[in-house]
Amino acid sequence: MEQQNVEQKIQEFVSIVEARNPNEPEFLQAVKEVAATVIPFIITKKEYNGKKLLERMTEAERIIIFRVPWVDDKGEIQVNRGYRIQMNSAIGPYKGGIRFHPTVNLSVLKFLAFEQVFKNSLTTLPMGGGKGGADFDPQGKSDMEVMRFCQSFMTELCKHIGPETDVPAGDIGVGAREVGYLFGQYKRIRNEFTGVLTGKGLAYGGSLIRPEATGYGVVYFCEQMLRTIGQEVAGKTFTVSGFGNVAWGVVKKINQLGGKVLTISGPDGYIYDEAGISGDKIDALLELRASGNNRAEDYILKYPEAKFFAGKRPWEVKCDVAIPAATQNELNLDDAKNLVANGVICVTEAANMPSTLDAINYFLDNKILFSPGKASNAGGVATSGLEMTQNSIRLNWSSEEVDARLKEIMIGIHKACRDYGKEGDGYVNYVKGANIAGFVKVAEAMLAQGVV
Ligand code: 2IT
Repeated sequence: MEQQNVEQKIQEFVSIVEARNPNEPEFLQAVKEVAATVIPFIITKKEYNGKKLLERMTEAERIIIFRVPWVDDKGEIQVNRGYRIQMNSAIGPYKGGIRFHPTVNLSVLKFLAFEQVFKNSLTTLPMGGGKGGADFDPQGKSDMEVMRFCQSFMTELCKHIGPETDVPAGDIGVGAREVGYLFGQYKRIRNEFTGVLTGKGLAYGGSLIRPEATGYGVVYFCEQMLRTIGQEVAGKTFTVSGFGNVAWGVVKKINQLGGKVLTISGPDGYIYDEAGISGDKIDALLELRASGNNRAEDYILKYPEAKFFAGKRPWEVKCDVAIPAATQNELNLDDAKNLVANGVICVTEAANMPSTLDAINYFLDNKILFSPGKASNAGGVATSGLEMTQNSIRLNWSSEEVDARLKEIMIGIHKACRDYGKEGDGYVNYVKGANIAGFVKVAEAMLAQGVV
């Protein structure tokens, strides 16, 4: 088909999704990125023609929206909105995290659920895609307030999930503490001890390496990308954003492999530590997070030789590799231009959709090694899949075993992206590779299951 007709087909498809999902910019952004690479592929595949696969994939199988009332420490009644998006179950039970953050809305969770479908498919494990959350802000809340909120949230959610139906986990604002409270309430109401959530504590069915897994997986993926151009992590400089669970795992693994981390960041600005964020400074990230006030600047209190840049993002710092590990749309076209002008060779996304569409296109046009989060951060959910396996067989694997499986999965995802993303000149378009490789497995399962 002529290039012009292909573009027209993409545009037609995007217009329909846009009309059906007004005021959902994040969801539309995620759909556009997939449509641009998957529609040209569908056109070449006779067996996919006319099956409305992408039309079906962009419509959630089910969306649950519910009231979450709770009582704060002052005795006042608070009301939040809870969600679970059950996006696609063609290849396994819905699987994906829960996010508690004031920016949570339907658009954000639908983009995350949509990405999760492709990501989970890429892991090769039998997991469908879902996502959930609430517009609850854990910042400044007491432990008991968080517990009461989680209990109220699960009182409704427990009617819609289960180990064979939908298995949530953590995401921004939901860590081990929240997963514990959610699990406790599920078990109490349903009277079932099952692997209904992942990211659990080790005492009650959690997996070793799950806390580190997303970050470790990102760096394993980055290592594979660098090797395609004969380079290694060792000796490279890295800029990282965020200081949460994902950034922490990223920083830890970069250090293990001999790279140097120059930055981390928070909503308040970024930290530049010329000496490198290594050793006990890595644990300081955990303390920053545990402090609950969400300020990167507090790093300076402990390490006064580092510099803090208020209201700025780390993408103005010269580095070999950039790893956005904070949140969606944290790296825009200007940031991409800065990075490229400063000689970046690789951008490995650790957050979900951290780069805007024009930033992604800029990296691709400049032939930078660029991987989308759905490929490079899939180690988190992959290890959740390994946690589900351990729960099902009622055994716990050693750290070495889980880590080895994680690494193998990341190498496999990298290979799948390469196979589907390699272009004529040898450049690997990981966006195209991830989208098509992720799409194919879900599409095959949907075709086999009929019009559902
Ligand atoms: O974005 C993600 O992949 C996650 N928040 C992890 C999901 C999971 O089920 O472990």
